[in-house]
Amino acid sequence: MKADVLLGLQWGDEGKGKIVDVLTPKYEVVARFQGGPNAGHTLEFEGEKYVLRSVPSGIFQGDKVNIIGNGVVLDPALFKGEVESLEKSGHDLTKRLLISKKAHLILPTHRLLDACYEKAKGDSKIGTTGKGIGPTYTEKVGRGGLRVGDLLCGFDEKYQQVRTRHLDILNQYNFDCSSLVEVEKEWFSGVEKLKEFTFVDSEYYINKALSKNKSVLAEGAQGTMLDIDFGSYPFVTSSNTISSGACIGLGISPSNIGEVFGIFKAYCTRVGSGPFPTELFDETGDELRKLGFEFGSVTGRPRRCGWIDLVALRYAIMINGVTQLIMMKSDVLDTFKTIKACVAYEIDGKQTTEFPFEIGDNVKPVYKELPGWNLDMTKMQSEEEFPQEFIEYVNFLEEELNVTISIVSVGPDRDQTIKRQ
Ligand code: 2SA
Ligand code: MG
Repeated sequence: MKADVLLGLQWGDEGKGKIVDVLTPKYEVVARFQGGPNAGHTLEFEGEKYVLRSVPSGIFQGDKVNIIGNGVVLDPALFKGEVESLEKSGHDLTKRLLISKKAHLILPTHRLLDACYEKAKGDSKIGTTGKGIGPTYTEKVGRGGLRVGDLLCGFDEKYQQVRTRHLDILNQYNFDCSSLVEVEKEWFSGVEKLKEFTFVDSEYYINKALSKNKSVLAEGAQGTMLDIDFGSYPFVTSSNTISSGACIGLGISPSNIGEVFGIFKAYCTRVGSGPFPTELFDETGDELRKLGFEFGSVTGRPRRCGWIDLVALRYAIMINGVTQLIMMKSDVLDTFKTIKACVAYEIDGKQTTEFPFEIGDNVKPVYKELPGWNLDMTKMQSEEEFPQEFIEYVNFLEEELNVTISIVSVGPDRDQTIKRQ
């Protein structure tokens, strides 16, 4: 059996949580392979709304094994909060969630360093989620990080060493660390919660599962355009959010990757700083934000909104080797008279369909306009009910992107998901 991968093709918030939840009935194992509590996967069903940060989205289906892979960075304090709120709503996780010993720990001082570096960057700040993601991955690559497995032996001494090193840096910046002791209390109480879970060599677990023909879904976080290598650097996150990230973040060989499900929104959003060629600053942008309820699930920040960008999307499809596309939030476009899609960029008078190294103010989107459908699609159950204009929009996208759109979402609920034949 091969592992399938599900990931976002834009700047995050494509609606991955909902789709993993829709797809999980087919899978026996669901594993997160990168990112950390900078993710906020929203799932809605039976009138309840849940936001998952570090816990894989398969957790709501009793019989799945969920894995936090080695490529993830984990904050015990936030993890504890997440687990407790799930427990409150009747979901017992301890038997269904395994955690890689090799996953790196986000320490309280990593969070301070995140804030400190952002402050030092001034106007050129990244606009991070403030969860300590960058400093934790930096430390992993710099070979100074602490891992979940370290909690099992001699942790306090290792912790103190790293803490001292971090405080030296923070002091150089004159950064206010007065909250540290309080935060550490919460963090260590999170560690106790974390220890209730089973720590595993998840690479063995997953490969054994595959060789026993068990189905595995690798769940990505953030989006391709936030990938550390291929995203709009430096305005990116610090992990590989792309399909090959699933190989690294779970220990799966490239030859063991099966389907790659690429999720995109029928339009485009982004939070934080960085280039966004199709961003709209007018009422249409406000309308998309309002209708799509585009506010960050982690930080609550209003998301920047714009038309779909097919230059970026084609690039993302290429990098990921997407085999099936999933289009989210089509219903948000239900009331627009015309819909625009960016088919190329014009840079200093020349058109290109390739994603450039640098995106400055000189990059102008070239749009194709399509007629809107002006019909409420949220109650539709099958593609037979689709209005003609919507069918044309889907056909146009498939032609431009050269991959089948196999699922269309017409609302936030599990039931508002239409599989195409
Ligand atoms: P960080 O905190 O170091 O990862 O921030 C670096 C940049 O990455 C952006 N970023 C995100 N943008 C959109 N969505 C994110 N998470 C989603 C959510 C979850 C998802 O909030 O719902 O879709 O997986 C996310 N995480 C990081 C951030 O704004 C900075 O621009
Ligand atoms: Mg999200």
